[in-house]
Amino acid sequence: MNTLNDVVTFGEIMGCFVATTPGRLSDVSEFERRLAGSELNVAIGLSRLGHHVGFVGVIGDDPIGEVARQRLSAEGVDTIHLRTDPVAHTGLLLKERAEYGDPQVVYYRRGAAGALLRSGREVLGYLSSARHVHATGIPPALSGSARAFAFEALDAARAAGCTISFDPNLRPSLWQSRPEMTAVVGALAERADWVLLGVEEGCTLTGRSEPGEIAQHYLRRGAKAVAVKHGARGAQLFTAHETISRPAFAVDTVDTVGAGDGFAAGFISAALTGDTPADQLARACAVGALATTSAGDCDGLPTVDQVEQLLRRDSVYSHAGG
Ligand code: KDG
Repeated sequence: MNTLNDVVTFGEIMGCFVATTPGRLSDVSEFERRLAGSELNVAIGLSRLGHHVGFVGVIGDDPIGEVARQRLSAEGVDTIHLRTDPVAHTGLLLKERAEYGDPQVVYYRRGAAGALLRSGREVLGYLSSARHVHATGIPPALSGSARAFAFEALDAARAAGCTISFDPNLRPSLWQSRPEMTAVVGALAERADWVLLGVEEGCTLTGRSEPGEIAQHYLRRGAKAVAVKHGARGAQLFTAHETISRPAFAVDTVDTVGAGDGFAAGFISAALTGDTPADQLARACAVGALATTSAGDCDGLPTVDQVEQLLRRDSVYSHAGG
């Protein structure tokens, strides 16, 4: 196999304007410009962890598109299949500076360039020449062509022997209806080797409320590992042979958005490295926790050294605690 990248992912990149002070978005007048997009976050996370990563997507011919392209290149992510559309604009979002819990996020992404993702022989060949493909449930919500691309991408990846990870990233506001969202995202999730999902997403998609039953739903359909995330309470990893649980790492959280993408980056990195399931879960939780230490969605993503430091600190505490 002609392996160009360890991982290729695809999705929408947005400009992210983060309020610099707490309060209702309509009351705040100063915002910091950053970048967002679940798959962009995962790409940057994996690159910082030392992997060769490619990103497939569409941006506008505008300042945010320019920032995105420069940023991905600076992070070492391959952008050969990041297309610039001459007409559509790059999507945007506004994000609250929350003092507690998840911040309010408002999207300006309808009709944006990210929805112009479409299939083609070259891009599918690029994607399936990677060792691993990471996908989320966001692109299929954006447009018919992006949805078709998501299915073709996963089918091509599978046919080429790549492993596939999938994070549903349910965004009900982007879908026409919940049944449509559940059917489409569920069908994509069932194509993955590693399903990484929040417990509530698992309930929505499978109709089960117990983490073990959610995991069984995917294990029975061919997944090799299912990670169920419980936010600040930690996460569980289920395989056919074992169930592992671990608490979340305590860090100084500034903003919770991007934790799931950090989790995905840490998990994929560890799984591709051949770490044990327990280490995969620990690294996923460590990267997810560190991702929350910055106001931006991808700015807190750690390097290998920062992950190691957090893992060492944790093992010192757990030994000291008996
Ligand atoms: O997972 C983080 C994402 O939520 C964020 O970066 C923006 O892609 C995004 C979305 O759809 O909210």
